[in-house]
Amino acid sequence: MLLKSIFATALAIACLHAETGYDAWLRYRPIEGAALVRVRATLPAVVVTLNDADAEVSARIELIRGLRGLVGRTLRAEERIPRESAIVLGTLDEVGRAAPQWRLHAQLGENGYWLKTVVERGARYTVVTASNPRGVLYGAFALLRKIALGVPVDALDERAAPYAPIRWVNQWDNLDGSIERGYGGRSIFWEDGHTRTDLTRVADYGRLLASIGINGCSINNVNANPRLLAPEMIPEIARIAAALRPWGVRVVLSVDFATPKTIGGLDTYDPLDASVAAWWKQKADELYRAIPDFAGFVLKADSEGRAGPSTYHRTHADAANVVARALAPHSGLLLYRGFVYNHHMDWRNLKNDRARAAYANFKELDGQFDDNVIIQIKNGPIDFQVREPASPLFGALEKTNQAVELQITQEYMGQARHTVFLVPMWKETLDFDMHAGPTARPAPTPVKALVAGKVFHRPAGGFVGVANVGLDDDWAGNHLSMANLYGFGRLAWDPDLSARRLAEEWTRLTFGDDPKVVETVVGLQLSSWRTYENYTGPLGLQTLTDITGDHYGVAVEASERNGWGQWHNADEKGAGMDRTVATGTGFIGQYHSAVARMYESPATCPDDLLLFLHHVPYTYKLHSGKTVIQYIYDSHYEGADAVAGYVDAWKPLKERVDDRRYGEVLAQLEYQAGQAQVWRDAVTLWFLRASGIPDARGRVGRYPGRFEAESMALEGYAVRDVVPWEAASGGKAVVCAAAECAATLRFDGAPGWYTLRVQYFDLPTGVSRFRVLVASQVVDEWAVADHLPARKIDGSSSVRRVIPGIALRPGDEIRIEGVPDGGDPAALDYVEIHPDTR
Ligand code: GCW
Repeated sequence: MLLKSIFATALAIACLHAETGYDAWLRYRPIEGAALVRVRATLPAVVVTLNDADAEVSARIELIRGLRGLVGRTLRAEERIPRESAIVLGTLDEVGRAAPQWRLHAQLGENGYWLKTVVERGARYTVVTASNPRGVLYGAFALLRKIALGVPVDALDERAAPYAPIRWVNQWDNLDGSIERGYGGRSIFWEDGHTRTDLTRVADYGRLLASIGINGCSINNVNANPRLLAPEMIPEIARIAAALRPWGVRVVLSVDFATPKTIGGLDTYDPLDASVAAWWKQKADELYRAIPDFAGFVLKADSEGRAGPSTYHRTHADAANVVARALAPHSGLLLYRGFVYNHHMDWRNLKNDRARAAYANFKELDGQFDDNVIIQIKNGPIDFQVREPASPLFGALEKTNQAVELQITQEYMGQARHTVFLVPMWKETLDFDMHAGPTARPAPTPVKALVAGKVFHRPAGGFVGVANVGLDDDWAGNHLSMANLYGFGRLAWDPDLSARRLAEEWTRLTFGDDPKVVETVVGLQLSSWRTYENYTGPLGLQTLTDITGDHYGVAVEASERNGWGQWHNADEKGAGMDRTVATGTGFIGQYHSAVARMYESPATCPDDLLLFLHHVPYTYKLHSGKTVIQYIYDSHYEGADAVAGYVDAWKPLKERVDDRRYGEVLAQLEYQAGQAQVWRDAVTLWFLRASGIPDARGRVGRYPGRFEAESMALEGYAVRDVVPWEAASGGKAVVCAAAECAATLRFDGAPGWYTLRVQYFDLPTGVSRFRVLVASQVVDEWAVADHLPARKIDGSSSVRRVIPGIALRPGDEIRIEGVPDGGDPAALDYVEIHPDTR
C-alpha cells in the first residue's frame, strides 16, 4: 500500500512538472527505435528487492518509475528471486544468501556497485549489487542511465566505485529562506527562520543528487547562523535528514565557531578551553541522537569577518580539532574551509597578495589536524574567478586530508544569466599535476588524486560543490546551468570522465537524442567557458566585475585600490599581478619546483595565466605573437560574436525542443548576447583609454550605426553620468524624471530594411515601459520586468531589445518613449541601426 502511494506521488509529480526543467536529467522520456526493441526483448517483468533498507527501496521505486517512462512497462515488485527473469537489487551479502549458486563475490569498495547479468535455467537476472544499500541505489541509477542512453544492458558485467569518499554539495541557504549567491529562487529547506513545512523539493533534490552519486549535503550557509544549533532547531534539521535519507544523502551543517558563546551560554569559544570542548561534544551527541547518520560540519572560521581561533590566538588546527573530536566518536567529519585571507590588505604594498593566503595559513599546520578533519580548498587561490591556477595548497598538505571546493552556482560566472559549462574548467584543475610526490619516485600527482587522498594515503577527502539550487522550477535559474550540477556529481564519482562525454550524456538525458539538438547543445556547452572568459577577463585578469558589489556586471577597476585583494594592477603601461619569486609577491614559490619554474618565467607561463602571474607591458608579445593589448581587444570581440552565434545556433531547434524550454533558453541566450556586447565594449574601451594603443582592427571606440541617447532630441529625459563610466556607452545614460519621456533621432541613411537595437536599463524596482515609434507608427513596446542581479544603472542592468524587420526611409523619425515606474526611470543608453542581413 505504502509502496503504491509513493509510486503514485512520484508519477503525479513527474506529470505536473513535465518539461519545466524540474525533472532535469531524470526525465525518463520514452526511448525509441532499435534501442526500444532491444530493451523490450529482454526486459523482465519483475524487480526484486532483497531488503527494505531505505536506499534499496528507493532503488526499486526509481527503477519502476524509470522503466515505465523509458520503456512504457511497469515492473512487478517482489521480495524473492522468481524462476523467471528479473532485475535483482541487493547487497552482495543479500544476493549471496538468496542465490549462493551465482557465486557473486567481489571487493567493490564502499558505495561501489556491480551490474551483472546472470543466466540460470533460461532466466536472465540483471543483478544490481553492491557492498551496501547506497551502492545498490547508485547501481540502479547507472542501469537506468544506460537504458536512457541506449547502451545495451542484456549482458552486463560492470563494476564501478567512487573515486573519493566525500562527494558533497554545499548549499549557502539562510534560515530566512534567501540563498547567498543562489540564482534559482529561494531556499528549498528554509523559510522565515524554520524548516519548510513541505519538504517535497528536498526529497526530489536528494533524488537528483543520488542519481549522480552525491552522498552529503550541507543545508545552510557557511556564513552560518548560530541559532541553527539551538535545541529547538534539531528536530527541524532531523526532518530534512529524513527527506534526504532515502536517497543516501546525509545531512551536513555549517557551523559558526562562536556558537558555544552566542547560544551555548559560555563566556568563551576558545578552542583550548575544556568547557568549549565539552559544549561541542554534547552538541554533537545531541545531533547524533536525533540524526544517527548525520555526516558532519563545515566550518568557515577567521574568514570575511567570521569568528575564529584568532580571537584567542589559537591556530586553525586547535579550532578544527576541538570540533572534530566531538564528531569523531560518531564517525562524523569536519570540513574546515581553507578560504582564509585578510580582506583589509594594503594595496599600495606590491608585495601583498591574497593568493598566498591559503597556503600561508595552512601549510605550517600540516600534520596537526585530526584524521576526521578535511581542509576544504577552493580550486584556485583567489575566489572562483573565470581563470585561476590550481591552489598551491593542494600540493602542500601531506599529512592532512583535503577536499577541493568547486562552485557550481555561477557567482562570478554570469549568475545563471550566462550559460557557462564549468566542467572543462574544473577538469583543468583536477588534472593539473602539482608535482607533489616524493622526488625519488616521480609520478603524476594531479589535484584529483591529492584530494582523494591517493597520493599521501589519507583516510578521507574528495569533492565539494557549492550548488545553491532553489525553488525555481528548473532549480538553477537556467536550464543549461544544470549541466554543471550533473557534471560535478559525475566528476566527483569519476574525475577521469571527459568534458565532452559529460556534456553529451547530460544533453541527451535532458533534451533527448535528436542529433541536431545534441550537436548544438554540446558544442555550445563545451565552448561556453572560453567564450565567457573571452568577454569578461582573458589572460588571467580574472572576472573584471564589480568585486565590492554584486559580482555580476562589468566594472574593470572595482578590484583595485581596496583591501579585497582581487587586484589586476592594470594601469596606463601594463597589466597583471607580479607574483614571481624574483620580483613579485613570491606566490609562485608556493608551488613545487617543477610548477614554479614553469610559472616563474613568462616564456613558459601559459598565456591564459600570464596576467595572473606576471605584470607585463601592453606591447608584450604572447606565445602566439599577438600583443597583450590586441589579445584583449580580439578576445572580447570573439567572445561577443560567439554568444551571438549561440543564439543563431539555438533558433533552428525550435521544433526539436519542447516549447517552454526552447523559449526560455532562447531568451537566456539572447540576453547573454546583449550582455556580452556590454562587456566587450566596456572592457575594450577601458583598456584603450588606459593604454592609448588603438585596436589594430579599428573596432574599439567606433560603433557604426550607434546613436547615443544623450545626443538624441530629449523630452523629459535628463542626461546622467554612469559609474563606472565604461558600463554605459559614452559613459552616460538618460533617465526619465517625468511621468513620460521621449528620445528621438532622425534617420538619414539609405532606404531599406533594418534591425533596431535599443540598449536600456532594467532596475529591479518597478516595471517601467518602453514604446518605439518609427515615422509615428508604433513598431514595438515592452515592459521592463526581467529579474536581473542589478542594483543600479550600470552594466548589470543594461539590456538590449532587438527589433528586426523595420523599413526605414531617409528623414524618418525614430522615437523611443519611456514610462518610469516605482524607482525604475526607464533609462536609455543608445540605439543601434543595422541593415538587415537576412
Ligand atoms: O566568494 C565569496 C562570496 C561569499 C562567500 C565566500 C565564501 C559564503 O562572495 O558570498 O560566502 O566567498 O566562500 O565563504
